[in-house]
Amino acid sequence: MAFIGTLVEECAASLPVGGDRTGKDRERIAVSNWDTLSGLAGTVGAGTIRDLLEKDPSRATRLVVEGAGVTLDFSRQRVDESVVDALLALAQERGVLDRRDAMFRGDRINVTEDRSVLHVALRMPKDESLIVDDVDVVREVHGVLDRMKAFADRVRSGDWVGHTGQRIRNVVNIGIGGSDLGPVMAYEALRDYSDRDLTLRFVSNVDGTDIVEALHDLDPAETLFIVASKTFTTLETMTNAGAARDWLKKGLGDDADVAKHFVAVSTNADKVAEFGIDTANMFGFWNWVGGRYSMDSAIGLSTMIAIGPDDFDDLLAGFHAMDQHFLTAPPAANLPLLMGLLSVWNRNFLDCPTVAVLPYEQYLVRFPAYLQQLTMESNGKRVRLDGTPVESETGPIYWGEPGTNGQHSFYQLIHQGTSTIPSDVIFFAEPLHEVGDQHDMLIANALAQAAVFALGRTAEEVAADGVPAELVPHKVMPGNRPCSVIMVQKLTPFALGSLVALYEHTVFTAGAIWGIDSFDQWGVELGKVMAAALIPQLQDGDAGAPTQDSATTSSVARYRAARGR
Ligand code: G6Q
Repeated sequence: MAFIGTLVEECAASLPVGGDRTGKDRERIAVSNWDTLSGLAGTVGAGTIRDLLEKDPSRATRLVVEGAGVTLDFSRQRVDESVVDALLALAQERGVLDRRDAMFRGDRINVTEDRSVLHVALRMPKDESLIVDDVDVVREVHGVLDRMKAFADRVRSGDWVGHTGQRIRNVVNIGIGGSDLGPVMAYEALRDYSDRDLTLRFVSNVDGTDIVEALHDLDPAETLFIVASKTFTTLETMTNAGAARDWLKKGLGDDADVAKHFVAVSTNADKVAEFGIDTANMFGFWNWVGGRYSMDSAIGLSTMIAIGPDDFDDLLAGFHAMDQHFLTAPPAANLPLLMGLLSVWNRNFLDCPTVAVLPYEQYLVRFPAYLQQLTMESNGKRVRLDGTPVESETGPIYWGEPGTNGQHSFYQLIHQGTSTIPSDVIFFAEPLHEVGDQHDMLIANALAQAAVFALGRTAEEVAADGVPAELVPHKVMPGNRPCSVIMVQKLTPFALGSLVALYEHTVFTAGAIWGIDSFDQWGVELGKVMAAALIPQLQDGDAGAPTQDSATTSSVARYRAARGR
């Protein structure tokens, strides 16, 4: 597969103003990479995956790439080499690899927050260095990692004790968004590697039910809270941290040394001290780590306590291996680049608004939820880096559940609904638990679904099965649902790291094509401000700002009445 196709955009502006354009000029204008892809959408994209596979069976072995232990089979995508070449040419034209290099260098590519984007530095080996603004960030990263390891070892060995001298048996991470979704996902994914003598819980929601249920059977004398908040100002986290402190004092007495039961992960030392946590027990990170890109920073402290420092190192090594693959693999064999480009093809040229993430691995139960934040908070944007409106659709909606459960639920809509929903089917070749032949059953289901997504079942095939004519339309499966099959040898910490980094860089690639800032999240701010203004209205009946909309005012009144206020 050639990297850059022969198609190079020729800007109309470079032609003589008002001058006569020759036929050749017109032809060159007409073949911008985006136009080429639009043309291919009407030919290859309008065809069927069934035809592609029938006419060219060897695509099943050609359209497969490997990197950092992950194998991507995209032979069931509605593409051929001409599409892939045009997508790679588009990546070249849009400067995706230059932007990748700028990220790895530490340039401030998060322009709206004027920040570097350096989650890749979180997993660089100790003997490497990366100087950004005269600071060796790798040295800083390993300084924190070393402190985390010493602390994790103390908790795991029983050396760290609480107020009464009892060892810690319960670890509760309090955080939300990027300070929760990664740790929860990683804990669930790596449960088989975790110390089963420790109970890990995660509290995120400001809904009091979350913390009540998390703590109801725990002994405060044996419980350690990790308050994980980059800013240490987040309403939900600070409220839950306060509730945890109250619970602890209620259980251990007002004079209890709560510092023995609280540590913090934050970039804000002042606020940590103000809360009453000893900053000696604070693990820092940096403003160049975005929340949704932080599970391998100190935000991963709960993960490290659960699985131990060595396995955490293995996780980091997996991230790093995929980073290196993204940085060095030739474009046509570059997994994240190709996956990002395929997502652009499906979104912009095949007009698919959503993507189903279907892990055939029970331990990845929270992986779709994790990816929802990673993909949708990153690429749910409507203006470009310079503030001008985007010219195409941007980030699709990601959703999903582990297979086979989803098969007995929403797969019906993927198979026979009116939208075309592409999917990522993910599985591990070796199971962590060999229970009879259940793993073969699991993988048979994954591959069967991928086949049905791609091929479907025609009316002729259904009729040939002897189905009565009136039922044939109900049993036809249109197929032609693009599907990537992602296989990894075994679910290890390394594999999880490489899988997460794969999606991080996939999101990066698509965002770079769209020219958006994948690293800010301004859209979540307004609701927070309004919620803060509404709290006193709900409690004290203050009528609110004169500009407040009538629907909100009326809802507030109904709520107050329902609460007898
Ligand atoms: C992620 C977002 C967001 C953030 C949470 C928690 O990229 O920035 O999800 O992680 O709002 O923020 P704090 O860690 O500051 O509490």
